[in-house]
Amino acid sequence: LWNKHKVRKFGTAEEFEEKFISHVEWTLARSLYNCDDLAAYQATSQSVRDNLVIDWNKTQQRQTARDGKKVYYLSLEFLMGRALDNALINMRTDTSSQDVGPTDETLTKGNTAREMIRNAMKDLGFKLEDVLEQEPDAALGNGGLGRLAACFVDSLATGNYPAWGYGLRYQYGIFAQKIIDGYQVETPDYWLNFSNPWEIERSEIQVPINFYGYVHRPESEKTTTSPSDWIGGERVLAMAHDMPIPGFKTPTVNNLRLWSAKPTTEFDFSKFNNGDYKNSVEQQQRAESITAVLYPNDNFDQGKELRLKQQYFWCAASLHDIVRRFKKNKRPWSEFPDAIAIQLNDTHPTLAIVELQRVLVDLEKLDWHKAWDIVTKTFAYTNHTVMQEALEKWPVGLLGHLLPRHLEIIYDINWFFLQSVEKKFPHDMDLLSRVSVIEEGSQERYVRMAFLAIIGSHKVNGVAELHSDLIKSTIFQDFVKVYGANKFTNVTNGITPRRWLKQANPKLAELISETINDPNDDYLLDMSKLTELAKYAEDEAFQKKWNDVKQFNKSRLADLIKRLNNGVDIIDRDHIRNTLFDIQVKRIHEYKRQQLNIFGVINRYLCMKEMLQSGSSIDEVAERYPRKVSIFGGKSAPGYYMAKLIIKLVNSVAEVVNNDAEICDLLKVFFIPDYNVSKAEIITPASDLSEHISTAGTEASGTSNMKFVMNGGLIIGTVDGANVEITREIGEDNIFLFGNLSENVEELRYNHQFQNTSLPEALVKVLNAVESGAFSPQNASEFRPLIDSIKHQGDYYLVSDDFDSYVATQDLVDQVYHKDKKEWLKKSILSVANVGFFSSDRCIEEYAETIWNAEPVKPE
Ligand code: 26M
Repeated sequence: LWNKHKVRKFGTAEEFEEKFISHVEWTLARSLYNCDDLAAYQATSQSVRDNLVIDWNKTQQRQTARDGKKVYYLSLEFLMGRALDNALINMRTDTSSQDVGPTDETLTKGNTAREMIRNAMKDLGFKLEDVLEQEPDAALGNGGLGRLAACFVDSLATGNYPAWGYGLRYQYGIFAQKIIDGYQVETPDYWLNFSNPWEIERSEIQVPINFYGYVHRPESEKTTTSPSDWIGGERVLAMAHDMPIPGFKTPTVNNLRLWSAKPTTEFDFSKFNNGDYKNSVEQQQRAESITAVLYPNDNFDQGKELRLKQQYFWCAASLHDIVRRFKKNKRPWSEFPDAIAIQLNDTHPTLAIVELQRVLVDLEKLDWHKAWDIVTKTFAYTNHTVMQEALEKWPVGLLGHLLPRHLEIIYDINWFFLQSVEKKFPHDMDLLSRVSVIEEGSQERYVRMAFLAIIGSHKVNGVAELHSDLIKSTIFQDFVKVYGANKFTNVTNGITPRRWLKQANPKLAELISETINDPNDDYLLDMSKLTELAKYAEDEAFQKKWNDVKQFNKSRLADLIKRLNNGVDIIDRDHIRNTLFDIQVKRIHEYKRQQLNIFGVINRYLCMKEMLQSGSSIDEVAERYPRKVSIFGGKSAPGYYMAKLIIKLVNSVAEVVNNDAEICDLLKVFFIPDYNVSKAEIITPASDLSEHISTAGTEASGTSNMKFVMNGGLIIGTVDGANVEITREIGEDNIFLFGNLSENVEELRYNHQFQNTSLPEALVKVLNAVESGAFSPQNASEFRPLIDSIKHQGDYYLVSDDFDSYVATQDLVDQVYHKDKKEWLKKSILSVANVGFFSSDRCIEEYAETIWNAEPVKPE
C-alpha cells in the first residue's frame, strides 16, 4: 500500500506550480490574490523542501542500510545564510539514480532546475530574485569558524558522506548591526519571526538534560572511576530541529540537527497545582534561555555560566542521540569507534569527551580504561586559534557546581594522563604542571579545555599549514613531546564553490563553464578543471569578457551601497571601470588590523591634500592616486571597546573624505552595515582588491581570502594563515604580500617594550591628523586609545612595523591596476585557474582519509 501511494517530487514547471499553489492555499492558508513576495518565498521553499525531504528520507535509509562509518560534526556555530537559492542550485541534475519518477527528466539538463523555477515563478507573477531576497539569513555563527561548518556540511553532502552536523537552534543568531552616528549599535536578529520552512521540528525527539545536583556513589564502589550516580538538580528537555542539507548533483540529502531547550512538564504540574504560576513561568523561561541567543564573541572567551550550560546541553543531547542510534545495531561497544567519528569544531564541544566517558562508565558500566580507549578513538579536535584570550578555560568551581560528576571525571582523566607523562618523563614537575588539564593559579583553578580536547582525541589539526606548525611549536609544544608529532596534523580550510562561485557570481560561473566547455558545471565538483582557464589568461577577447563580469558585479555592489546609503550614490558610475574597489570585510578585531587599513586610507588622503596644497593639479593627483573606493564591513563583539572605536574611525574618515570636494571623488570610503553571508555574496564578487592583513602568526587561516580569489579578486596580505598556501597555489606574482614574518613577531614586540623604537614618518603624520581631531572635530581625543596602543602600549599588533611596507605595496597595486590592466586581468584569471585547492570538498576528503577513516555512501 505504501508503495502504491508513493510520494513524488515535482519535476516539471507544471508540477512545481501545482505544488506552489497548494502550499499557498493549504500550508499558508492564503489565496493567490493575497500572495506577496514573502508568501511566495514561503510557498516556493515548502515546495522545494518537499523534494528534499523525499531524498532526505532515502538518504537516511541508504546510510543506515549500508552501515558505513558515520561522521558527526559538532559545532556551536553554523553560519548558513540563505537556503532557498542554494537548494535550487544543488537540486539534482543527474539521471543516473534509480527510482526518480519520470518527471525528473526536466531536471536533467545542465542547471535547468533553477531556470525552470524562475520561469514558473514568472508565470505565477513573481520575480525569482525578489522572492529569494525575502529569506532571512540563518546567522547562527560569528564568523570564520561558523561559516567553515556551513561549507563543510555542504561538502559532506556533496561527497555523499554519511554525516550529520549537530548544533544549537538559537532563537537569536548574531545580532543585526546598525550604524548610528558612526557607532555600532546591536539589535536583535529576529530570524524566526516568520515561520522557518527549512526546519523540521522533531517534537518526538526530546532528550532530558540534567544540571547541578550531586554525585552518589554506591557503598560498594570505592573510587571516582567506578560507576557513579549523578543526581541532577535541574532538568530541561532538548528538542531536535532538522535542516535538510542537499548535496550538489547528488540525491544525498544530509541532516543538520539543531537542539532547542524546553522546560520539562514535571515541574509545572506541582507548581500549577499550588497556584504558583509565576514560579512555573520562571522555570520555563530559565530553560528556554539556554538556547535563546548565540554568544557574539569571536576569538574571545568570557567564561559565562550560561555559555557552559549551552555547551553541555548541546553535547549531552547530541551524544545521547548518537549513542541511541549506535545501540540499535547491537554491536559491541568496542566497535563504537569503527562506527562513529566525532569532529570537534574548536574546544566548544570538549564536554562531549567527558560525557561519552560518563555514559560508558556510569550508565553502560564499562571498565574505565576500556571506555577511555573508545572515547579517544572516536574524537578528533580542530584548533582555530593560537590567541590566548580565545582559549577556553573554566573555573573549577563553576564547572563542578554545574556538572559535579563531569568534574570528577575530568580529574580522573587528568590523573591517568599525568601518570603516563610521569612515566615517560620522570621527575619533571614543571612539565607536569604545564600539561595538566588543571591550571593551578594563585587564586582560582581552571580547566583548560584545549588540553582536555587533545588528551581525549586521536588527532588534532590546525586549519592552515603555518597555523598547524605554529600550534606545534607554541601552545601545544609539550603535547608534541608527550604524544609525538603524528598526533598533530594539518587540514587547510576550504570553501564551497557552489555558494561562493556559482550562487554568488552567476555571471563568472557562466563564463567559466562556457570557456572550459563544461555546460553541466562539473568543475564545481572537480575544481582542478579550472586550470583550463590558464590558457586564456592573456587572450584579449577573453580578458574583456572577464572584465565585463567584474564590472557587472561592481555595479551590483554599487547598487547595494547606494541602497544602504539612503539612496545616495557615493560611487561615480561613469568611472566604475577605473575605480579600484578595495575591500576588507570580516569581524572587526585588532589582530585583523582594520586600523592599518584605515590609517593607510588616511595617509592616502593626506598625501592627496598635500599635493594639492603644494600646487599640483587634480589631474596630477589623479595620476599619483587614481580612483579608489575603500570598503569596510564587519561586526565587533558588543563588549570590544577598541574594535568599536575602529568602526567609528572608519565612519568618521568616510564622513570627511567623501565630502571633501577638493579631491573630486578620487577617493571614497564606505562602511557596509550588518555584514553577513547574504551581503558577502554580493560583496565578494565585486572586489578588485581585498585585504587580509593580520599580524603575522595571528590569523589561523582566514577563508574570505579564498572567497575573493575564487571570484577573480586579487589580494593584498601578510604572510599569515592560508595566504601562504594561496601564494603557493596561484603563484607569488599574483598576490601582493607585505610585512614582517611570524618568526620575527616576538622580537619586534620585545623591541617595542624594551627598545626605543621610532614610528615611520608617514604614520606619525596620520596619527597626528587623527589626534588633532581632523576626523572628530567635536571631540579631538575620541580616537586617543587607538593612537596610544601604538605609541605608548607596545603596538602589540605591529601596525607601525608593517606600515611602510603596506603603503608601498598599495602603491604597487595602483600601478598595476591603472597602468597595466592586461597584467592585472592576467593575474586575476590565473588566480581563479589555480584556486581549486581551496574547495571545501578537498578539505573534507582529507578529513575523511586522514582523520575519520570514513567513506562515501554513493547512491546507486
Ligand atoms: C569562545 C568562548 C565564548 C564565546 C565565543 C567563543 C568563540 C566563538 C567563535 C571563540 C572563537 C570563535 O571563532 C573563532 C574563529 O572564527 N576562528 C576562525 O576560524 C576560521 C576557520 O578555521 C579561520 O579561518 C580564522 O582564521 C579563525 O580566526
